[in-house]
Amino acid sequence: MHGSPHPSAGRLATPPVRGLDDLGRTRVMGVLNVTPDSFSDGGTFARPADAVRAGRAMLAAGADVIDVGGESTRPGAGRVHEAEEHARVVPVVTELVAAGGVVSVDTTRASVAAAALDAGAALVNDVSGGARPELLALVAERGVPYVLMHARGPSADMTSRAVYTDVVAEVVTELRGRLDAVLAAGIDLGSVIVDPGIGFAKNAAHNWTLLAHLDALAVLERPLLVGTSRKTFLGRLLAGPDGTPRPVDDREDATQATTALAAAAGVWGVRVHAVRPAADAVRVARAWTTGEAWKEPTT
Ligand code: PMM
Repeated sequence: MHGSPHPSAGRLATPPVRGLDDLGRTRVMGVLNVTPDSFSDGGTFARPADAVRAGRAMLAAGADVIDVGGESTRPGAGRVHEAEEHARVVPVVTELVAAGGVVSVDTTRASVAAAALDAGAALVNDVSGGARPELLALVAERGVPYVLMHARGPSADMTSRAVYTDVVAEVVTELRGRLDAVLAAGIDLGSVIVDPGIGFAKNAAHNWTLLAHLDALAVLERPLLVGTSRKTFLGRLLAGPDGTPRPVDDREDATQATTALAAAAGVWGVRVHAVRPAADAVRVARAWTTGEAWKEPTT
């Protein structure tokens, strides 16, 4: 079709998110983990000052959102103390908001989310899948955008929950159930972004099946966020002849492939460690799907 294609052309419709502008393309969310032990090293900083420096670089590279987390979600990871999570996250949020960034807070704790929102964070990214009523109540009260990610329980034992008969149908049904709980807690439907939770209680085959059927999540009628960046399933796909998975710091090219494909499929956002190549990939995907060389509107 010639003329003016819909800005979010692709397989998935992208309903607006209350409180966030429509950028006319997939958003790039930069991963900023202020943790000594996240599963991948890129995007992971032990000290808040290093995280702030990296976050500023992400903004300069074109990050639309920076997702600041203070607790590792790596399979098998234990919990950090609340005060420690707070101390990791809040100074980084404050500095990046002051630098003009849109910041999301990746936490399952209401107290950490509240402090991050007070410091200027604009979104809450909840990898618990809405399991914490206090967090839902806070998001409802503040009226901020909320990422509802599919998970089947804490990271510590999520591998044992990676059992599905039909992963696509089950993830859709479980997300729908969690969405109902989120709405019952008073969160506005227009504030919710859903995420299939790649790698959370899912093995490599489950992840690929979900990515092949992202359009099935369209029945939830909410924008999609997808996080594939440097995850283990990419390492397994690209394993060497002896079966050794590709190491985490050598999964970046594959991540750009998943980023371009997810953007071409019409997802609302991609969560990535390397912002600059992802920002290029989403622009390429936009031009590819619309057949239009498109210039970013200047503000
Ligand atoms: N993945 C991780 C952490 N937080 N949040 C959302 N919404 N979606 C994800 O896929 C996701 C997430 C784990 O990856 P990391 O250790 O690189 O942050």
